Amino acid sequence: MILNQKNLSQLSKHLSCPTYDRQSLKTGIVHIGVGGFHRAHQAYYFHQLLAKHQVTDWAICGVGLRKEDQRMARTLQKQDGLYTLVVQHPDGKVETEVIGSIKEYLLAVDSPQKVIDKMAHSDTKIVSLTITEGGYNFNPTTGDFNFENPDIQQELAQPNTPKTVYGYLTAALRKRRANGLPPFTILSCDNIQHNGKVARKMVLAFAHKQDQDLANWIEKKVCFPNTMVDRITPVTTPELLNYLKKEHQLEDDWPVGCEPFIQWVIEDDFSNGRPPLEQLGVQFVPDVTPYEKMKIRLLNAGHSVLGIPGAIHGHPTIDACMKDVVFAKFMRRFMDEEATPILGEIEGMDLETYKDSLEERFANPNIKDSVGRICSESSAKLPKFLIPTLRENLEKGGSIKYATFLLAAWCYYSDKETNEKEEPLEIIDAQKETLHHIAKNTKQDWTAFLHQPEIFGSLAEDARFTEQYVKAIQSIYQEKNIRKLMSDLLS
Ligand code: CS2
Repeated sequence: MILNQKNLSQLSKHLSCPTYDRQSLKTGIVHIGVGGFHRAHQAYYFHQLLAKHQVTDWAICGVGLRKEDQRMARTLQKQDGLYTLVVQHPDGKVETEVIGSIKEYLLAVDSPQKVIDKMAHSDTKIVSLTITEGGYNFNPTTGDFNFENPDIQQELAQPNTPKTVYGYLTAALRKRRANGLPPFTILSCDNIQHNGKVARKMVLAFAHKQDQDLANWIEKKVCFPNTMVDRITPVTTPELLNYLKKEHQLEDDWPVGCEPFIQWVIEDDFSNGRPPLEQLGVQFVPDVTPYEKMKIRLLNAGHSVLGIPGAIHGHPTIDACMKDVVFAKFMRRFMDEEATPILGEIEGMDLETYKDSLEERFANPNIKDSVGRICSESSAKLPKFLIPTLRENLEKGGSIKYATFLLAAWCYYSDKETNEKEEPLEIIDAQKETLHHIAKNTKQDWTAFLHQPEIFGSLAEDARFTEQYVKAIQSIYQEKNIRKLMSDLLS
């Protein structure tokens, strides 16, 4: 049976399905960047809110700004916004639920004005974002807005035909202001430390260039709470579609699988009201800093520490890396000896327990989180997840050997087209060509890869770091056995 609104009552006989009246819901949230993560996390929370708490004004309107969002648009439009969430427990238990909180989906390239109008509608109270670490358009070293981006230049010149998230947000806020409506809250849900603060800085930089009055209004009125979001959500595989067909005779073109763990911590700072998410265990706190730092520096960095060498060695998934004792130990050593000393004490948090729980989550054999997903966009991730830890350890005289080895491994990964099992490496990164090109020079100049200041800043000038880096990279290129080198570092 095809998943759509018409078939819901039939489907609900053997599957958990939305029972609330979706038709009458108001869309209080416009979400930009509907991918697997948004559907496993935020949309799931909102589904519960609608299902269990008689809330009717917090349904979601999904928005895609990129041409690549076409497939999501067609799928959700075809399925009336419905999709299946499959929660995969480590012990094999599976919970399957049809989620109904995404009421509409708009693709900006189809109709930019519709997106602006939706965001400017009086029902819209929040615009939330998962536009990925790279989507914020700032220079990772200086932290400044990148005005060189041609799309940005174009929308600055023509404010009525926006292209990026900044053009859309300002166009909609301008319209609200003209109509005498309060602004929406801008809620960033990306893995960037101080994500709200970063979003605010970028929106204001753009707005100041475009329209001073509007920028002043945004500065005074728009809230940008910082948030920490967490749920491991692998890329959807054909096996998941087949599982739903076989187990539930359900045809869903794009279901989502995820782990049971879920967490959302938000600063309670909203411009125009907020949903009662505390009823679902969402934590509202005055300052999210300790939570986000802990998550980004341990979970996200830990993922990269497994994923990049894992890809080189030929481990297909994160749980396969965790089964390999050398990899599991290497990651824990990085967490214990390099990330934890930087984090220090975090009030109300037991870091040992947190790290133990990360090991369990990474080892979930039913998640099958591909190393390809983890390694994707490393050029945007590592400057936020791992390099700050390395830099702080250099300042404090702390250990840098695991993080340094990882950066050397990333260079090798960017250079090679196959892994150590001679299988092709599929690299997904907006900077893929540049990375590959620079990494190719490694054998002529062992530090060549480090001369990318937008990623590494001035790390190449630090003698202690470069000495260890050169040692690591020479051994990686010469030995061609990443696992053995990791094992050597452990002893
Ligand atoms: C991952 C994250 O993309 C990555 O490298 O570390 O997507 C991670 O799975 C999520 O942040 C978990 O909440």
